[in-house]
Amino acid sequence: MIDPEGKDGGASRSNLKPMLLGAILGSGLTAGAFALASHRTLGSALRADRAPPNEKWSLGSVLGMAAETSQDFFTDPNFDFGETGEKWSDAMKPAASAVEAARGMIFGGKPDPPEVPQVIFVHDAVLDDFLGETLVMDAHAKGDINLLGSIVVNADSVPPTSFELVKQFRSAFYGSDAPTGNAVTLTEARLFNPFPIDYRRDSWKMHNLPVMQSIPPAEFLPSCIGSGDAWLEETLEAAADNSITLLQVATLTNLKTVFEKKPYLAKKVTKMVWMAGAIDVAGNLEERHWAGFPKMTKAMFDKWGCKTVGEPAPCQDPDSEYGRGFPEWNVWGDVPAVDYIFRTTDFPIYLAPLDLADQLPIPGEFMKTLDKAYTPKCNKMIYNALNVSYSTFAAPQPFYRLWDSSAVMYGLKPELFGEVETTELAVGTTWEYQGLLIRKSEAEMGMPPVEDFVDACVREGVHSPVAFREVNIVLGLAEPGNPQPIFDFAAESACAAESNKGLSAPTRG
Ligand SMILES: [Ca+2]
Repeated sequence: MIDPEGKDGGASRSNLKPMLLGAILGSGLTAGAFALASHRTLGSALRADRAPPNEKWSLGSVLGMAAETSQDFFTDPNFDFGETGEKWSDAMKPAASAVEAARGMIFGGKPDPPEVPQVIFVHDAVLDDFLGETLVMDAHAKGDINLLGSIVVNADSVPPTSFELVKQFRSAFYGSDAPTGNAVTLTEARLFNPFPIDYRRDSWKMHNLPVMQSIPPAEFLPSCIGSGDAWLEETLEAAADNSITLLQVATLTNLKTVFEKKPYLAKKVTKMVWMAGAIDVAGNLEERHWAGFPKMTKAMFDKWGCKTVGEPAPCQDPDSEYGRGFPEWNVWGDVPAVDYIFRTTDFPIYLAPLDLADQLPIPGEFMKTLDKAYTPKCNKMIYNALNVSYSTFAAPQPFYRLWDSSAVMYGLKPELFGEVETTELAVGTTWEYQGLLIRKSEAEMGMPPVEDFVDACVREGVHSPVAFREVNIVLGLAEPGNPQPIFDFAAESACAAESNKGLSAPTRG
């Protein structure tokens, strides 16, 4: 394909129209020829099994899109290539992705994902998310990924400190020699169940630490925070099919917002790694916030046929205050969004649940590893910001785990992790089971039965009563019982030795 910022960007203006005409006609003719030659294949490819439920695409609409683009170009008297050739690339992108989609529909396959993952990091901006930010910036600096940008969800943090912290980490990492990419945005999407304010204010506390206050403001980022939804839509529109990796360590709220508007954009995603859920362990809602959270009761324990706690695995202790709640916060925060994504998308999901994070405690060996990681090569601002924040907020709390950063690390280095269970999951939508992730095999055994956990009032006449969806659950470490290689990877990134080395601006994928 044509690279507007690369070697073809220097094409002279007089050459551009004929070149573009050739490209569009060529693309259209190629797709048309495929359509004629593969009429029968096309028919079957267009059947529902190829298209996600909400998708209204057809080869006709795809080719129409390409034609419309070229028409704009040839009929709009104000159409201008500008100095940078941006218009040219704008005109080409829909045509190119239309042809790609047409090929996909005819031949049934997805294009190969890019060699360097094109990453969007979606998080809610508190403590562990900033080890995540450092991990993705460090991986970007090493050339392992292309970080397109971060989207902050207004969930487990409070604005403006949430996105100000992201800007400070960018500033500390890049210094004044800052790249123009690596967007920082805030989604307008609203959660269904808000996080408790005593969790959220931690971003305010972190922002007020002297170690954070000493970081100079990120002059290179716009003072107004951009719309995470508009940015995501625009970025996905411009991306090739099967090209975007979502590292999602917040609720799925922002994805529902964008995919509801443009369901076809889900095709741009090659995979999503999501920190969420509690599979065979208790969730993390706390009864001190509210005793009414969905939880295992004695009646359920008996109805499920539980023999004892953990036998079978989903049987939580109905007598324990802390061990019987079902949901994990990134699910509970927006259960309708989980249900929507499960029903309407088919990109691979890698779930990093509490079952995994439980094996990665912060107090103890992780803190020791982080303490020892400092060398003169480290970026002192980043290293100190993380070390002081973890020492202040996490180290004194025995329950603290590498929650969100475990998902980020899985996304970057899956070889550090072990057992992955591929299974079909649904999410509970009735009030008493809201947010419980349920394996199909468990539902078939009545743990719980489908009619108990699917909200029929919501679903009647809208969707099928239950949607199980294939999910890959990351359950273990590469070496069972030994989290040290993961701690080492985290600590090496926290040192941020690759930062501020005169990096060139990251490119938009
Ligand atoms: Ca988070």
